[in-house]
Amino acid sequence: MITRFDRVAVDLPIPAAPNPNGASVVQELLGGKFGEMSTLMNYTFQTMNFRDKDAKAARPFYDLIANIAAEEHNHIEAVTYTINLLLTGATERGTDPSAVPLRGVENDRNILHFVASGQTALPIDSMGRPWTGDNVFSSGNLKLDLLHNFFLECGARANKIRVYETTDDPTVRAMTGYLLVRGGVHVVAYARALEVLTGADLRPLFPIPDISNQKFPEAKVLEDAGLHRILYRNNPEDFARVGEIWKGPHPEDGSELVVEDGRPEEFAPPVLEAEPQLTAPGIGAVDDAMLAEIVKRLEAKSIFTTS
Ligand code: MN3
Repeated sequence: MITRFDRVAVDLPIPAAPNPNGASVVQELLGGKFGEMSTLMNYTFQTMNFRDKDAKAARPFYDLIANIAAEEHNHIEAVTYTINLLLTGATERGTDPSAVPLRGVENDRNILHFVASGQTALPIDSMGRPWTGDNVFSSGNLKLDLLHNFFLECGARANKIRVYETTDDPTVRAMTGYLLVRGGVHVVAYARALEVLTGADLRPLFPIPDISNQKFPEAKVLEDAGLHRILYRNNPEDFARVGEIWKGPHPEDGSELVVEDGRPEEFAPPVLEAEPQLTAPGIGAVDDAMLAEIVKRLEAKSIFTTS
């Protein structure tokens, strides 16, 4: 079961200007093959499908994957709010459709943001392809699933780095900086899990790709505060044994890995104003003349009468 809080894990600044094409690029981090929808669904299915999870040797791995799955929900929210903030203000606000309020977005890369949604995110990648269950790998073999998850998190890291490199927009940089750090925790977690399971030493592989989070100012500030060393234990009772894997030195800077009970720092989600030209949300948008017309029709049908 998931308990949901109306909070977001990143303090997202408001973009300096709307950037619909930037929003299309960021979609890769949401609905792409290596996006946050993929990490969430991979770990969720792998834990629901985990056989013999209460076996003494299996339980720490189950706890780790389940606990990471819970954090991935935060990451979907962070990416989605970033997309929504970049799309806000991209069209002309107003209630007159003949004023061509969507003229400005005709040539944007992803017109679905305006035609199929209320100028908001969709479960698609940067090229508009829908997210698919083909992105979920849940083989039932723990070593194979952990290897896959390590690869998935490294692939996700590569995508975040490249999206970061497309823009100097502060919202995109705050989000990717945060996710480089937290996704980095998950790369280390799956490497540690493989080390505990097999005795292999994966430390020489770090970092993949070959660039440190310290090169990204928005990630550096969080790592300097120690955020790359902490695994937040979503539920200390149910996921008690994550600390049997999340321990020892961090493979990049040697700092001590620590389990922290409770939720990460949290912020109020951004406020998304109405976009009346898209009737989003369309509450209170009915004008007086239309309302009078509806009343007249209802009266004619004798559904109700006014005295
Ligand atoms: Mn993630």
